[in-house]
Amino acid sequence: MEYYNFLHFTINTFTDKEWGYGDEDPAIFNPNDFDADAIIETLKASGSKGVILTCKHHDGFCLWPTATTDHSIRHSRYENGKADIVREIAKAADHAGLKFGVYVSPWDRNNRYYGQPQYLYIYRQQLQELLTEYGSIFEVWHDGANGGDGYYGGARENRVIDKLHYYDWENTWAIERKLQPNAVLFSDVGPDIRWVGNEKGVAGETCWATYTPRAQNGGPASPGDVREKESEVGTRNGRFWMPAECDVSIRPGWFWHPSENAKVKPPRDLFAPYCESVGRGGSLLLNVPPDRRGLIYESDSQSLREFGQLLRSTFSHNLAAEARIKASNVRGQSRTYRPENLLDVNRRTYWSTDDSVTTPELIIELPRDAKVAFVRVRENIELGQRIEEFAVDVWSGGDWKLFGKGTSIGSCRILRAEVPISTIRVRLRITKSPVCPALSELALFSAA
Ligand code: FUL
Ligand code: CA
Repeated sequence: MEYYNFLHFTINTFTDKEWGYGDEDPAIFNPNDFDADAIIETLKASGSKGVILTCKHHDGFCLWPTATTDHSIRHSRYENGKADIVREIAKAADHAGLKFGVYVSPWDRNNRYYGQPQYLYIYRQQLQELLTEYGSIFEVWHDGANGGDGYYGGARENRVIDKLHYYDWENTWAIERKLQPNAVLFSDVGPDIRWVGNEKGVAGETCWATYTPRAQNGGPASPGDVREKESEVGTRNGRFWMPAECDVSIRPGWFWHPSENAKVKPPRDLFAPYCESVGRGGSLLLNVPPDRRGLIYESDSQSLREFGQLLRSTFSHNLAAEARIKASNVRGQSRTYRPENLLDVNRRTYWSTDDSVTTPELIIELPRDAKVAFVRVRENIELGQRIEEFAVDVWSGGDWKLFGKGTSIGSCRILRAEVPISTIRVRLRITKSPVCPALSELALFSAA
């Protein structure tokens, strides 16, 4: 999916808080100009492929008319409690061709049963509603923030849960799997994709899709208890295929605050994390918080649109598309593995070498001199993540000059030059790989 969005929107939008305590009056949720189509249109203009809505954040307020609690949109002033924000966003996304996903906080600071077995039943009911009544769901997002102080039906106390056992994750995930077999399940420990370990939208410079999560104490990990530094890098030859998802907000906070209206990240500050998330084999989950009107605030909207333009103008013209390409080795000298497969915009066709050749090179001759600013490579991840080190050189002044080096590749790796280099010839060297490479794309781009 590469790039998609988060929408953090709830009671907090109206209380100016990041974490609601759970004692808020549901009546105050009242986004008078809420327009799901307008929100989705802006996200789409930024190049997004999907959207994940905070259907319930830690404060427990449900944006849909759930049967599990009164702490929901049914008791808000918005449209006299008749509205369903989840449905409107899901519909608008579907209309615009964006996928829809749900964030459902496991922690619930409103619910009186939180911490007891009864709450797990309620949480699963909520998941059941969201995963059966809103069409196809592409991702279910499980937050690692779990337990602490809250309102808890008036108890106003601190409730600490056993992160490893309380949610009985294996069985909770099994329910989700059954209801939405195509949904990707997210948490600090997957099971399908993992949190990258920071909220900066940036993967490790080396980032393996394989990962063996470990708890802080080295024991079994769970959502909220993982070694974050290890999540950034993953685990070479780890136990699970669990690529990284890199979340970050367009603003300092996850929710909309008037005081942050002047702190919206400009397009270049979205483009940099894009290159360090998508460009390191992860995906970018960019949060955009709707404001109190129920719209995307003007500065956020402008930045998103310009970010979309920047992505399109940078990555739509592949300088190598009409190049000649020659490899030092082709597997069995077969057309099936020829290097031209790197230029056909098809992730399943690939260049490979004989088993004994693990450090091959290839040279691309461009039709004319071009300024290269970005080099993008992709492995055919159906065959795993093979390459451990590679380098790219450009021909300049009668000699090869190093353009850049990388380690892990995976589904996508982007190398970026500080200063674009004018050249007619580019060389890729695979310098370390345990087996023959299976590379599906090599693309070159100028700066926008
Ligand atoms: C965190 C939460 O505590 C934040 O409020 C936000 O939802 C972020 C995406 O995840 O763990
Ligand atoms: Ca290909």
